[in-house]
Amino acid sequence: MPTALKKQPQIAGLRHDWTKQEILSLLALPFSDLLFRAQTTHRQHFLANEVQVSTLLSIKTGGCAEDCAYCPQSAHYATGVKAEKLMDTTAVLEAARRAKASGASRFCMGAAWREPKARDIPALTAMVEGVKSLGLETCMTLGMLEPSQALALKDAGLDYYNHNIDTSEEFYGEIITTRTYQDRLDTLENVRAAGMKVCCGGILGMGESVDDRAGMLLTLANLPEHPESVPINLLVKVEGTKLADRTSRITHHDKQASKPATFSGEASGSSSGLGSPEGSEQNLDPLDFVRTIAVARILMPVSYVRLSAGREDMSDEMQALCFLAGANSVFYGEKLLTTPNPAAHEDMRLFARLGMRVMG
Ligand code: SAM
Ligand code: DTB
Ligand code: SF4
Repeated sequence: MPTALKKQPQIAGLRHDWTKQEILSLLALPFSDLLFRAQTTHRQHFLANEVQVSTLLSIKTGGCAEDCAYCPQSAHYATGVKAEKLMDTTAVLEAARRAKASGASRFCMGAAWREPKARDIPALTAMVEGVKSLGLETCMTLGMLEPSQALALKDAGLDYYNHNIDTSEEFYGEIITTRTYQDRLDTLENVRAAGMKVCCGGILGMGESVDDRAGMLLTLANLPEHPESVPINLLVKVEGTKLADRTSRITHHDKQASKPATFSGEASGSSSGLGSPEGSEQNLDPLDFVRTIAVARILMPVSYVRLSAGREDMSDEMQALCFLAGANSVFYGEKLLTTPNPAAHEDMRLFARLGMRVMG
């Protein structure tokens, strides 16, 4: 079975009419049944032992006007991240060359903006053209896009646009107040209309309930076309952000029916409501992270599901379970945007231990 994606409408059996209840039922399956189903789905569309790798570069760091509760780059929080100007194209291309030399196939350029300004577009299109000419796939994440901006980037050769919905519509307002869920969906529509591929996912461990995780997956899976790439991030807790300390939890969701969950590597009981012991620590059970990956794989069978931020806090065994659950992409290289990621040689060692091959 080829790993290259055909145009989605030609693939029989892709559904866009999932219900919340169906997704909750999948999330609640016995773990082995869920992983078996996800792995079976994965093998129908992908070579099971291949992983796609993308390298990130922050082309414009810090000082962002948005108040995303998780983000070290928001100007609303004192996190020690210095606000910088948009990088020079030459420096971006040098980083892209290094990424290619170390084995990345896609180069993702991220900017801490609410949206790009008209004056930034010429520099951004020059970066896209330059990176593309190195033989890399191109991806950008720049915040909200107007239709004309999306078209300009597409014309320059931008392959993917990353724009995450982050969580469920219901929980969104607890995490971000400076824009709406609909703003996110509008940009995704503009990106699609311009003919680019969509990279869209979210973050787990922000205090969301299982219902919120199901809601996020529901939105993704019921988009008119599934995002070609679905990044599932584990919250990287950065000091100074609103979500740095799990004791400063968002309270409104703190009720029995939909308990919040933040990540802890400790072996505490699951807080997910998925068979967790009553009154257990309200930490995100790593196995519930794996479950979410598995359900993303089942709902969006031909999408690349990316095990994204947070791998520094994951054991090799947890990452192996994520691959078994259908994850087939990672961010590769020692830095995400501002926070650390496993070094390339560590990932290569992990892939070798698992008999996995990096996609060319
Ligand atoms: N400003 C643009 C935007 O928000 O779309 C692009 C950059 S933004 C940093 C890209 C994504 O990174 C966010 O949507 C979020 O999902 C993820 N992210 C940011 N901070 C994170 C953190 N501390 N832990 C996990 N994911 C994070
Ligand atoms: C995504 O879903 N995760 C990446 C990428 N898309 C742009 C970003 C993760 C950022 C983690 C925090 C940081 O390094 O600043
Ligand atoms: Fe800005 Fe993006 Fe960070 Fe939100 S996630 S504060 S929009 S850089």
